Amino acid sequence: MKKLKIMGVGLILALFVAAGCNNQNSGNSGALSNKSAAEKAYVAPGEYDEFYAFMSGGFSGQLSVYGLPSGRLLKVIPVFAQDGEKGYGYNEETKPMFNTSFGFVPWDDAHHPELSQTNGETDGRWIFINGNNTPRIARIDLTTFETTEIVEIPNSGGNHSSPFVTENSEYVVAGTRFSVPVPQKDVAINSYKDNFKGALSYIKADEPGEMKVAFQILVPGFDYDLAHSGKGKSHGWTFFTTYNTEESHTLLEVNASQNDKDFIAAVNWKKAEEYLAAGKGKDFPTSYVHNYYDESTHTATSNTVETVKVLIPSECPGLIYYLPTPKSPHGVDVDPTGEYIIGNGKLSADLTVHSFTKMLAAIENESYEDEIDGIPVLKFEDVIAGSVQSGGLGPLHTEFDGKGNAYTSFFISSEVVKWKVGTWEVLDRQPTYYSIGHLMIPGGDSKAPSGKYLVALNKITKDRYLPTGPEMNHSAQLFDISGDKMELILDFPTIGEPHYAQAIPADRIVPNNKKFYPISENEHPHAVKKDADVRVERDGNVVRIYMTSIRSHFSPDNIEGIKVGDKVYFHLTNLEQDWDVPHGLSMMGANNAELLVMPGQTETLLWEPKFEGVYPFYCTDFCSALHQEMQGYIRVSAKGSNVPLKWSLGED
Ligand code: K7E
Ligand code: CUA
Repeated sequence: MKKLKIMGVGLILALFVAAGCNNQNSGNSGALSNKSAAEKAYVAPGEYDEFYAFMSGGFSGQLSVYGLPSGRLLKVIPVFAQDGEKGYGYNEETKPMFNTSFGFVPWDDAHHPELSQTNGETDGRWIFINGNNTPRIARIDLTTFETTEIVEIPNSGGNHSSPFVTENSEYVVAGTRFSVPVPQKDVAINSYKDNFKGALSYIKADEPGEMKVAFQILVPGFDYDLAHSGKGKSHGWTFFTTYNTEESHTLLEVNASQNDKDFIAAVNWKKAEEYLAAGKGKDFPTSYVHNYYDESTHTATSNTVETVKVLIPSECPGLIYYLPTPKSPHGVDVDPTGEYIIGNGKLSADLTVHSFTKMLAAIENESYEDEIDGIPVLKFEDVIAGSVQSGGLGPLHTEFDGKGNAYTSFFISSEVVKWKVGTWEVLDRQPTYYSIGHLMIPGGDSKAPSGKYLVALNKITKDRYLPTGPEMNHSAQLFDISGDKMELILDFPTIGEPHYAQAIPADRIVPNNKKFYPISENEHPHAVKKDADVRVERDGNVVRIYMTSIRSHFSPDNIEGIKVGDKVYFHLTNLEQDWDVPHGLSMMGANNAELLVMPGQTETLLWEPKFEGVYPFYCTDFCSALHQEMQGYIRVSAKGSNVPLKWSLGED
């Protein structure tokens, strides 16, 4: 019996591999020499792209920003990983962004960028992204394109079904992909069924600086894979896919594929708010960290939260229902009207579409086929709206164009399939190169998609670009979807693994773009706003250098009286008040990265000199014709020496 099961897995594996190989042959024949395609992706030098696209960096932990349709890389925003390019996570101001209940964690696995919404439409205020490994959610401010907040998610393992927003960004959600003992404790792994639980978390998201877990729902120990919140008529609900409803803890590739159907969990979060108001939330002791970067002090601080409100489904009727859904569904997507809930059963060919209206009726009629830990399982026949006989294999994710069509990615058959919402008829299919994961249409999970472009986010690149050794960047492909047939117009490489991406019309962001930080509003405790205040102060072995930069010098640029064993803090304020004029600061031998200080900002570099001598520092960012001259020296004397502390600029 066991052998048979394993053979089954072998077959699935073979399919995965075969998909890659077959497509390879068609690699270059899929290329386009067609001039009109080139024109469609062409953005003339000096012109702006029509859309910003935000692509998750996957295991890079970051978020990259591209222009569409050009595919030009505009910026990599560091989020969950230290970034030497910008000093993020190396300078003293941003180090606290990586604080967690496990201490300093300077990396994560980012999967899903999610733009904030108002009335179900992307509004350009923020973008959120999840950290899967040490469960976290980050907020990026889209006036500055900087990470300004990171909150940890307690009672979770693998924050994958996250951070999908509700219609007005009331909440971002977080469902645990790996169930764990709640609260954590030392138990035998094979006691999984007794001790492991899932948590579906709702994080308050509409107030910058105030992100916190509003409540969690404690659910059976399944794997909660993806989510989407309802919109329009289904506003107030969130849908989470599950797999491993078998509750297995080993060889999941076999053991989690036994049940013919898993579930989509439908959560009524408005009801949850009522239960909380009625005092049904239990205070669970916990410990999770919230980090916030304040733009006036240019500094992040951390605080720890010690309790979380938990709702137990058996005590809260009407809070959550299970909708049976075939074949270990991966993505769950809600169409722009909010009526249809699409389950992408990754081990099947067909898509299962549930009807929100039918779901409400089934709840009304108590049309249940089972109940699990107090959660009613609705009858499959009573909630299903239809199924898309796609002809593809391995559906993962679906997005919408706002014109009544849906587009689903098929990993195994490596293609995008376009189908009609309501009739479920397949309208078009195009191959992708190769093995597509997510796909993305600007606004494609909102109420109002811009159905002009579709980006396929592919896992495997192989022969598409000049080879770069065993590892190739992952690859994105841009399709024009304005006509009846999808047309491939551009390939471009991506950074890390962009599981998901989102895009937004540029005009929802450009008018609010911050060009510099007003120096008058700089409230950094170590800022220096005028040359008279430049100084060096010693307190024991702690030395603080209050320094400024302006084209093209640092003040001071000669410092003496530093000693081996000192802890030297460079507090550098960039006095520029002009767009795109950062100054860098790097110190020879510092066990650290550079600083890259924006105009009007103050940042701090820690340097612990090890040896006597005279060491240079310099500006790393080419800021003017005299950028090379932007340098200085620090004299380091022996521990205990009596060389006096002295600093100067322009003195002999
Ligand atoms: Cu499908 Cu993490 Cu959304 Cu990868 S996930 S593809
Ligand atoms: Cu400042 Cu280069």
